[in-house]
Amino acid sequence: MKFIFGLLSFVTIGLIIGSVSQLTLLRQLEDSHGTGTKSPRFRRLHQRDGFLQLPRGIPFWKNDREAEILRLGYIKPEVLSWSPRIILLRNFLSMEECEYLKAIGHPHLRNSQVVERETGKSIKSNVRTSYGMFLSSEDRKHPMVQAIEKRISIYAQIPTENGEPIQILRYEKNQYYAPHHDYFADTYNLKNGGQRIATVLMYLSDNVEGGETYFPKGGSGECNCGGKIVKGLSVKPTKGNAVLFWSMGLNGQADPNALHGACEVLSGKKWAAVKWMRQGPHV
Ligand code: PD2
Ligand code: ZN
Repeated sequence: MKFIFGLLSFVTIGLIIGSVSQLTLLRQLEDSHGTGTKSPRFRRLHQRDGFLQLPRGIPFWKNDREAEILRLGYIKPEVLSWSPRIILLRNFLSMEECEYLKAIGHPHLRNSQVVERETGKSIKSNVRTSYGMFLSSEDRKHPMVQAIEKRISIYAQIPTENGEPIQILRYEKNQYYAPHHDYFADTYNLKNGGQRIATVLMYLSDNVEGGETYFPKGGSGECNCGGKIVKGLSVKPTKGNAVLFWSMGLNGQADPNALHGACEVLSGKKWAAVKWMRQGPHV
């Protein structure tokens, strides 16, 4: 009896010592990476006034140009739909970037055009009534534009070379873009860069009534479009936000559900910048 009791005590003490040393080792490993919740680094970053908080700004990436270009810590992606693939990127542009893009666009705005199905040529049409202009190769050399192009390429995971130049758009009261696909129906436009596979639409202004970007086949819910309640999904134009959507499905084929349009503006001026990304390099 005495022997059994002694053996049990020995095993129990052994188990306790083993667990404590394992816990100590784990804590040491966490602290050496600065990830342990008890580490001084964690406490400095996360604990203010006794409450756990997310770090403010981008403390991990101070003085890191790449992190600045990607706006790490500011941009918040949200999946709006997987089929068609639509991702909202809140805070994608800084206010300064929005103002800069509008300033470059303003003096050069002309009536927007659409691609003619049969010939692939750009023509004026009442399907699209906004004003627009494309950034020039000179405009694209500006560091702020280069930062935006790089950010787009990283979030869309498509090389910058595959991007068409950014197009700046302005919609005034009653202007709209009827539902359409961004991919081409002609072969003429495919010669330079192949098909359009994704679009990044960046909103440059606030205080717009209407002017939503509308996906009629984006789910079975209801949404607002130019003051009407309609079926589908819509994105409200909010300064600095961007919407990334795919003209290709996960099967690599053109996705007919990626149909989208710009709802009529009811009041205010909607400014946007659009970037189409191709399958291959676009020159
Ligand atoms: O401005 C828009 O919301 C919008 C919507 C759909 C723009 C485009 N398409 C486009 O320029 O392709
Ligand atoms: Zn479009």
